[in-house]
Amino acid sequence: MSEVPVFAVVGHPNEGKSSVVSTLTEDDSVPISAVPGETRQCVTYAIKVDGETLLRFVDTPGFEMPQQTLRWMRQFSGPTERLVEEFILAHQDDPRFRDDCELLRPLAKNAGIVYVVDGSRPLRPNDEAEMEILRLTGRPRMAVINPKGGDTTYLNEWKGAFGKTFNVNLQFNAHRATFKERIALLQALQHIEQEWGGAIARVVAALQADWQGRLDACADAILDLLAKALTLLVSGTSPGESVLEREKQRETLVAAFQDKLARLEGECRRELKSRFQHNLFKADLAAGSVAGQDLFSEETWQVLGLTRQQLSLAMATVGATVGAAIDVAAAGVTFGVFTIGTGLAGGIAGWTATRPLARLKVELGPYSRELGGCRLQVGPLRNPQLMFVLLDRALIYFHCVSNWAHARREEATTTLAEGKKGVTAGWDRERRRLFEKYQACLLKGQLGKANDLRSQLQQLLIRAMEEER
Ligand SMILES: Nc1nc2c(ncn2[C@@H]2O[C@H](COP(=O)(O)OP(=O)(O)O)[C@@H](O)[C@H]2O)c(=O)[nH]1
Ligand SMILES: [Mg+2]
Repeated sequence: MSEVPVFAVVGHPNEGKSSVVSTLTEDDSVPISAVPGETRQCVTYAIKVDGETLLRFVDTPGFEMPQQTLRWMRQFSGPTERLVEEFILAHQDDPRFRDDCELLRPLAKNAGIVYVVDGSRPLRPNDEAEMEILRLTGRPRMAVINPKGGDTTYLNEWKGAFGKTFNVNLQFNAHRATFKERIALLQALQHIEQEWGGAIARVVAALQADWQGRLDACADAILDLLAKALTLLVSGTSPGESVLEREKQRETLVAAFQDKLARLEGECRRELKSRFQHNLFKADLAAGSVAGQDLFSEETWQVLGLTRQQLSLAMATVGATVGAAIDVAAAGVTFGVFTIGTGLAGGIAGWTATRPLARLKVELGPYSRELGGCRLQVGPLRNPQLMFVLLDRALIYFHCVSNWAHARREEATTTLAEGKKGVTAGWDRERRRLFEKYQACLLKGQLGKANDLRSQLQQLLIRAMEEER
């Protein structure tokens, strides 16, 4: 027996064998198909931690001729340990038994068995035959009920049928399973063969430690996002002083700011996604998804619990400073929530307070011209609400990607029920204060102080990540 335990994932075609392998090994390259019988070869996939293989699962074709296979096996009079090998020798040249020979091959090499059935359909005679074949092989085995589509009508019927053949069975939805459910499956595997118990217990411990490491890294990535996003600013000089020119410049700068912020968010999401070994996972642009919505769209604010009144208040802060009325509906959502300072006057000032530069020298190659213009600055984001929106969005993304089963190949949509607030709205004062302090330090350029807060903030974020949603 090899040191790394190997399990062949077997069953009827199209019941979710490849899905189980994909989710257990966090490998989204495992081919999954709605067309039965597409897997024709055994392919081995591994659970690895830090590059070290800890456990192997073999994805196999489905049974094709279970009744005939069983008939032959029942008539076999040799020793049990020769049964599988002799069956393969007797049938490997018969194309009708091609898949059956292929799926039994790992069992001849001492693999354990994970038998996958779709628990949303009733039992058929072929299932009885398959289970009996697996019993005759004498290999350690466990049954996994994958209720495709979540239907559990026939669950008890299946559990009853497993009784005589499998001493361990477990419900595992291959397209919905979370980390905890994956661990539960591996722990159940410990009990099917004493010899493997220690090795599998070590795998479970390594995966749990690895999971904690992922949470650490994700919290770090989110804090990095805040540090970059909350100090982000773009500035530029409008070529002239006319309202039209300034308006144009304002639009350009706001667009550039939004673009940079979106990039920072994208960077953070890519980091989170890679921590959970996802390559195909796509939630970024999902329609109706909060996490996918443009950060500056009105919906995001509403969904994350900021009422129009709060929005007006945020606006008022900016408005009061500049002593100008800003149209909440038009400017509030996209614009007024961050401060627009004049490069020259410094401090907080709104667009309307921007003073034209009396004379600005612009170098144009060999020419030098003096132009009138306005220096404009967008950012940094001073409103704590925006920081909490960023946090909510990052946490929503985290919860989605960390719980996304690798067998699931459709695009993710993370929608919050209407009126539901982001998680940070439910945080106590102390937690929110600490983040506000972090923001204040960043804004004042007190980076040492901001860094001193990080380990505390990281713990708070990890707690939020571990909370069930
Ligand atoms: N909704 C849902 N679909 C599933 C689940 N498991 C498998 N499927 C679908 O069933 C089909 C067959 O799955 P696959 O894993 O390739 O089965 P295999 O032929 O036994 O390897 C695919 O279209 C899968 O998307 C599940 O848990 N939930
Ligand atoms: Mg398959």
